Amino acid sequence: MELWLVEQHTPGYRVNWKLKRTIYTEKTPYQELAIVETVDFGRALVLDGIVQVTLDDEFIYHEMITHVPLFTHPNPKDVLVIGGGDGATVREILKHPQTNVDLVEIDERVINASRQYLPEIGKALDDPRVRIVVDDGIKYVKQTDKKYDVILIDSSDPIGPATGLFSREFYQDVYRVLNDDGLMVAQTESPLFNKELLAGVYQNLSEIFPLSRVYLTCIPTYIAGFWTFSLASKKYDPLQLNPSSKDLSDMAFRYYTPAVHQAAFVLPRFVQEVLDGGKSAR
Ligand code: AG3
Repeated sequence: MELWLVEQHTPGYRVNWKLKRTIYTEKTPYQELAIVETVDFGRALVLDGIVQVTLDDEFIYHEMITHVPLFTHPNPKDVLVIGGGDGATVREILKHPQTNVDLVEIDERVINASRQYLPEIGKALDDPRVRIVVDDGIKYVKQTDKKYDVILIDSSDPIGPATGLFSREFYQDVYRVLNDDGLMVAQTESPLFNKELLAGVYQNLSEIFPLSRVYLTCIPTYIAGFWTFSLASKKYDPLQLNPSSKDLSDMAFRYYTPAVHQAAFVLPRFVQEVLDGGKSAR
């Protein structure tokens, strides 16, 4: 019998994944978790029926959420990841030798499942430079006294446990927890399917931080391919960096290059219009 995973995104749009098999399923205190073997993209982590990571294309998302901010900051040392319990963002951060990572993930079961079934990404979580905190990221940034150079918000979609990670109040707390020259990046979904969300986040970040910019990449396994990241910074401008001055040869990149970094900020007109719409809506 054929096995299919059906992702229902809107009443009129769904994505069907043909699976070889289901490897593991669990109902955690926060969500339905599954590890599956897809026919086309290798093993995948699925949360509440939505594919979060496939081993075959995860490098695009994780290199872009990580290296754009880490090369924008001239000397990032303390990095905070909110979400990201699968470990792939941590794996990328650790390629920068001077970094230490705090990972705040709400659902310990994601961490355990990734360690066990997706070691390609999960094993980074066992590195001695990583401190894992199982807690709600919203609560963490409200309470911690620690300050960070870079904060990465590697969340799932704005439904379920991640909803508050897209709110203005949360970004205000992120601002407080950043050093005076710190910066943050959040994954901000599809510019086609999540226009209002993206416009709202951009609006909020522009009001809280002196500098905010959206960048774009293409992730085959996320809906409609186009995917956005929103960067907000107290000091450094991601367009002012000179990444060619860094030696990238032993970082094993498959997507990131200095030219890709610059190019990602060039936005198609419809994406710029989504951002401008958010501004004029107030
Ligand atoms: N975080 C973003 C997943 C978004 C998937 N959404 C969708 N297909 N509608 C992934 C976390 C990986 N570290």
